[in-house]
Amino acid sequence: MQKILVARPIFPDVIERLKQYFDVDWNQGDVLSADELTRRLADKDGALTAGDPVGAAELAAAPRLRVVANMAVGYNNFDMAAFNAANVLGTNTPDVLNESTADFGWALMMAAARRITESEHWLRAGQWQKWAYDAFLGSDLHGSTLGVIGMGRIGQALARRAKGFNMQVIYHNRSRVAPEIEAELNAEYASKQDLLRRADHVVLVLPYTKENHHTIGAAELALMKPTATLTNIARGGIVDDVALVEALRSKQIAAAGLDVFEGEPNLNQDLLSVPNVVLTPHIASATEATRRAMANLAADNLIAGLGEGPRAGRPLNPVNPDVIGKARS
Ligand code: 8YV
Repeated sequence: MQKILVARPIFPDVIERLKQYFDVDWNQGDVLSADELTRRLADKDGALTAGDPVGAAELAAAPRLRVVANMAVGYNNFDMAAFNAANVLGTNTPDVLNESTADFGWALMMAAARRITESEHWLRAGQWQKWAYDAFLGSDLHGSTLGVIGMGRIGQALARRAKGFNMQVIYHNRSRVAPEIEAELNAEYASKQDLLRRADHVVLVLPYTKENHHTIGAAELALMKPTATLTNIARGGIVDDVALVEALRSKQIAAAGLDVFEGEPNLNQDLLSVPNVVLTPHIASATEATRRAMANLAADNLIAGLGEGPRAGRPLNPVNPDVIGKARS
C-alpha cells in the first residue's frame, strides 16, 4: 500500500475513505512545524495539506512523494517551481467553496460598513446608557458601488449577490471576463486606480502571487473614499497591513473587514486596537458542508493522483497537469 500523510485534523470519515487505498499517517495534533512536516513526509507517496508550506527542501527530503493535495483553492503554500522541477503534482479544491466564501465576503463587508462588531463590543462593555441618533453611523450597502478586485469564480459569486442590494458593480482583474459574464453581473471593468476612487465597498478576491504582494498599500488606500470599506477574503500579503492600520486610524477609509492577514496567525497586533476593523480567523470557507466538500475533493484528488480509485491517474483539480505521468525526479 502507498503511504500518505494527512497533515491536519480533518473529518474522520474522510480519513476512513483514504484508508481504503493508503497506509495513512494522520496528524491529529497541532500544525506541524517545517521540521516535523519534512520528517513525516520522508517516506510518503502523497500528502493532504491545508496551507502547509511545501517547497524544495520538503520535496528533496521526500524522494517518493508524487502528489500533494491542498484542501484549499489557494495554493500559494506550494512552491510550484520546486513541484515542477521534481515532477510532483499539486492539486487544489476550487468551486466547492465559491458560494460559502462569497456569503462570508458579504458578511464581513456588511459588518464593516454597518459597524456590527464595533457596536457589539461597546454594548458588551456596558457602555449603552442611552440611545443616540448619531451612534455608530455607518455607510449604506444598498444603492452603492461595489468594487471587486479579482473576478474569478468567488469574485463572480460575490458580485452576483449585489443585484439584491441594487448596487453598481465595477471590477478589476488581470484580464476582462467574458462579455456574457459582464452582462449577467452587470459589471463594468475598471483600472485598479479607477475602481479604488469610485467604489464605496472594495472586496479583494484575488490569488496571492509575488506580483499581487501589497496590491493595496498606502498609495492605493489614499485613493479610496473616506466613507469606503475594504474587505479582504483572499490572502494575507495582498494588503500591506501596516499601511491599513494607519489608514483606519487616520480615518482615511471608514472601515475594513479582514479574514486573512500577513503572517497569520501571528497578525499585526496593532490591528487589535483599531476599532473600525472586523477581524475573523481565516474562516470564509468554514461551513460544515463546504469544509466537508473541500476535504472530500482533496481526498479524491489524492486518490486519483496516486493512481487509485475510479479516476486513477486523472485527478479533477491538478494545478500543474504537465507533470502527470512523468517520473519523480
Ligand atoms: C482554506 C482558503 O480553508 O481555499 C482557500 O484558499 O483560504 C480556505 O478556504 C484555508 O486556506 C486552509 O487551507
